[in-house]
Amino acid sequence: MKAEAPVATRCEASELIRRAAALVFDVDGTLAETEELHRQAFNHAFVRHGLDWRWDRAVYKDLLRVTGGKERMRAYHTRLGAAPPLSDMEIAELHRIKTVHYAELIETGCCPLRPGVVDLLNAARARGQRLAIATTTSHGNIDALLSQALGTRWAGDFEAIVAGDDVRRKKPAPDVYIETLARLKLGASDCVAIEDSANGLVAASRAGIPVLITRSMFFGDDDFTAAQVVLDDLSELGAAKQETEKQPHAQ
Ligand code: XBP
Ligand code: MG
Repeated sequence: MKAEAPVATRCEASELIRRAAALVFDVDGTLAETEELHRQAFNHAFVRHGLDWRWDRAVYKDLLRVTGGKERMRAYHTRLGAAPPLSDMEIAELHRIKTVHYAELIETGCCPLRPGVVDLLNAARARGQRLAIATTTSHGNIDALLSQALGTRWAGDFEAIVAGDDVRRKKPAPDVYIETLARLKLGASDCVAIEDSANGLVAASRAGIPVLITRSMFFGDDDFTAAQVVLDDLSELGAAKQETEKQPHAQ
């Protein structure tokens, strides 16, 4: 049973987005359905490292409750109870191999941005809204995805880009969102976070930021009760992209 926010009308969802001074985007699962490629990249790294681990979608869906690829591998190893524990160096090497392969998969162009993402980015820019990213993944992974999808100059459109290793604690801790607010010099209620998972919803909510959820491949049945809006994807904001008049907060 999916628990989720009261169904907002499309107009309410569009109004929540249009009123914000800044839109703060999660990456994996929100901008693109990247977790399936992360899963394949982890399995590639396990083979390359001579481990007989294989994460199918059911195992990966459960492991995704642990944010951070390195932390996820350590959590899996702990569950196996296999001795001896992998060293930090081995985990780091596995994650390096995985990250290289993930970028190779992304560069094939097989993982486009989700429906409505480009339209919303364009509409936000046309309205003078500020854009930011707050994610658990790495800067390298963000760059691989958005260079492929938006071109190599993509970062120029985002005033703040906060990744997992930029802060002490990963989601569901609020750290990446608190750091993003600090860099934007905005209050939490001036922004909207766009997320796909319960961990992301908790992280943004703990920072006091209203959340719009877009359901994604691995988190469709998460508890989204605390979200302001729950959509299947951002194309449901269709109305938002037609409104291009300048907002009062426009720069
Ligand atoms: C999702 C995550 C990341 C990715 C894997 O981040 O939790 O750990 O699953 O990327 P978000 P790394 O939804 O906050 O974008 O292996 O680089 O951690
Ligand atoms: Mg996500």
